[in-house]
Amino acid sequence: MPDRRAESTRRAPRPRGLRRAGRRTNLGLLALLSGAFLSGGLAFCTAAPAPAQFVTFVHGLLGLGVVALGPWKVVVVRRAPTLRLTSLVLVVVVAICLAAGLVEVYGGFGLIGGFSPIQVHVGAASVLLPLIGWHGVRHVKMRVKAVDASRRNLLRSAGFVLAAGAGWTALEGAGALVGSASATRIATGSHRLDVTRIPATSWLWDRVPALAGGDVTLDLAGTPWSVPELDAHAVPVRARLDCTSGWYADATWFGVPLAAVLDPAVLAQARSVVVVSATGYRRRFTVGAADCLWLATRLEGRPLRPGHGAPVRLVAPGHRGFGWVKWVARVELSAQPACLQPPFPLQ
Ligand code: HEM
Ligand code: HEM
Ligand SMILES: Nc1nc2c(c(=O)[nH]1)N[C@H]1C(S)=C(S)[C@@H](COP(=O)(O)O)O[C@H]1N2
Ligand SMILES: [Mo]
Repeated sequence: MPDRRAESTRRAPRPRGLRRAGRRTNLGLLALLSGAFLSGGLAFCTAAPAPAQFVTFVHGLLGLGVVALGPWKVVVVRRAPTLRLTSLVLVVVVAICLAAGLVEVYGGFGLIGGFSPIQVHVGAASVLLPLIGWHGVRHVKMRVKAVDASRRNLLRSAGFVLAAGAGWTALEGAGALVGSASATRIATGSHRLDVTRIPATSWLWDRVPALAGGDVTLDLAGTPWSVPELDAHAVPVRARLDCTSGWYADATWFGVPLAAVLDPAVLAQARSVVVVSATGYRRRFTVGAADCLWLATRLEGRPLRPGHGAPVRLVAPGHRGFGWVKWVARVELSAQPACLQPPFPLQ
């Protein structure tokens, strides 16, 4: 059997570095993509500036690392005996994912056909995951070898990290110079929106329920509370709503601290607080967080609008938007720890 690899290198001599393309290029891609999925997921959970800055920086670095390995991967692809359709789909989906990531960072928040760049980015990433799995399974002959951790190869990998870092710095610098949206994004990557312009946002496919405005009675750990009752106890709270779809808004909400409507003795017995929407959407918080969770009835002095959680929604500063449960129906005290919940809502 002819050695196709030798043949193709003979036909078209490549720059010295690119000739090494092969198994390690693929392993490198696997490592970068796994890291990108992990850091991307983490970026969606973090709200505090310092960890968010770190996670989004690492994520950008890994994403740009995929681009940096591009020339080597092209050599691998051109050398392959056959091209599979699924692998070509993979190329397209990676390109969409990368492009949407860059549009999100440098173009800012906007909706095209109802989707934000970050939704396209994460949508493409979700399609990418099974495709990469399939691609990997089709090429299982790949093995990690001891030589992969040799000093020379570690130095080569370090060189890649530096190249990706230089690329990241250059992009950030250029973005700041031309005054792109990247320069004013906050640590989580979100772009500022005026609170009057925030879109009514669902995590996945939750819909505005039919609620009878002020007639709703909430069940707060067994005690019924009417909306006017809650509203009468409301105090102003300045908070930042930071949605993972790529925007944030600072505003003054009016709400009752959860700790003020729950019996402290009963609260002390519980391990977590569950805030449940009329739609079934729910999020679990630590008991300690109850001081910093508000059941809000108004935004900037005006009653909430239906799309934004009327008559009562949770205001949860320090938590990403998906924690801000809308259309709150009840609050439950639970003996389960707060960490026992899916990292993201399921509806
Ligand atoms: C950016 C993500 C990736 C893209 C777009 C991509 C795309 C491709 C394409 C188009 C080929 C040509 C052969 C074919 O059509 O199947 C190929 C070959 C190959 N890929 Fe990937 N790939 C990616 C990541 C990976 C990863 C993570 C691995 C390792 C788990 C891998 C392992 C391989 C191997 C071993 C070959 C050589 C097949 C041969 O020569 O017979 N690839 N890749
Ligand atoms: C779990 C899925 C993913 C999530 C939740 C996610 C999330 C994010 C977020 C929040 C940003 C904005 C960060 C910022 O403003 O600096 C971003 C940017 C980016 N993402 Fe992802 N991502 C995911 C998967 C991926 C994958 C698989 C790749 C690589 C193919 C990737 C490549 C990028 C790139 C290149 C950027 C632009 C970074 C920059 O220039 O700073 N992401 N992503
Ligand atoms: N019941 C319910 N509450 C929810 C959601 C949802 O889908 N269902 N989406 C969350 C998400 S992802 C965000 S960003 C905020 C958006 O609030 P807004 O619609 O007022 O902008 O609500 C959160 N509360
Ligand atoms: Mo959100």
